[in-house]
Amino acid sequence: MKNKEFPHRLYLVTDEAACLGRDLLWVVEEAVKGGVDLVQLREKHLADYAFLLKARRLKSMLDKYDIPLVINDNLGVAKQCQARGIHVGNTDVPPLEVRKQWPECGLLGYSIEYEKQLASENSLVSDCLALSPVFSTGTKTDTVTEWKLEGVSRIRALTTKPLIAIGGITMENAAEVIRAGADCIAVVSAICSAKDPAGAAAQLRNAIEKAYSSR
Ligand code: TZP
Ligand code: MG
Repeated sequence: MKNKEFPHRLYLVTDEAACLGRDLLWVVEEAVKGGVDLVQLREKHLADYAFLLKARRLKSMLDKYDIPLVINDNLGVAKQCQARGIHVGNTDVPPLEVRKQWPECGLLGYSIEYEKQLASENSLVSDCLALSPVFSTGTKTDTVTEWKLEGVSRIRALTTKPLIAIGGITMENAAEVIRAGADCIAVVSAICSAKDPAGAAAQLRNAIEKAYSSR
């Protein structure tokens, strides 16, 4: 099954600590030049105002390339910087609440950590679901279910929502994750920590497109 309404294939989730000391904006711009088509600003330690300033800087760069910005788990920042949308986890502000507080939200993502979340109202009102994590990863260690390829296929059979795969995805396994049923691959370290973020993004995008068009 292909998801034509969800056009994004390679999603960069930011983590400044993974950028090897390089400027985050530079890393993201290189990634976009290479083929990233959706960006999430994920800041777990910044105060709201610093988060907002960073989001505004990032958004004005991404606007030049017409690449949408998603804000991780901060509704105030998402609204104030006029992001395309927000991504929330299982323990963040629930999607039902996001819909009430931000009716204009254009892309609402929700992390699926437990299979029982799938049938919930929160999943139903979301625009896309992230299987988190597909493979265990050093980038985020407070995780519960490791979905693996089998989990991606199982969830694919249970929902028509666009599925984003995140966690431990690299050049080596991206194609098989797409073949298992994911519509989009989200990565942190495979791009942020690459010596050449543009080259890494280009290689990933190429592998994803090939796998996607052959399924
Ligand atoms: N959510 C689930 S896994 C993860 C997030 C933010 C981190 C993914 O990082 P990496 O480096 O692509 O494994
Ligand atoms: Mg959270």
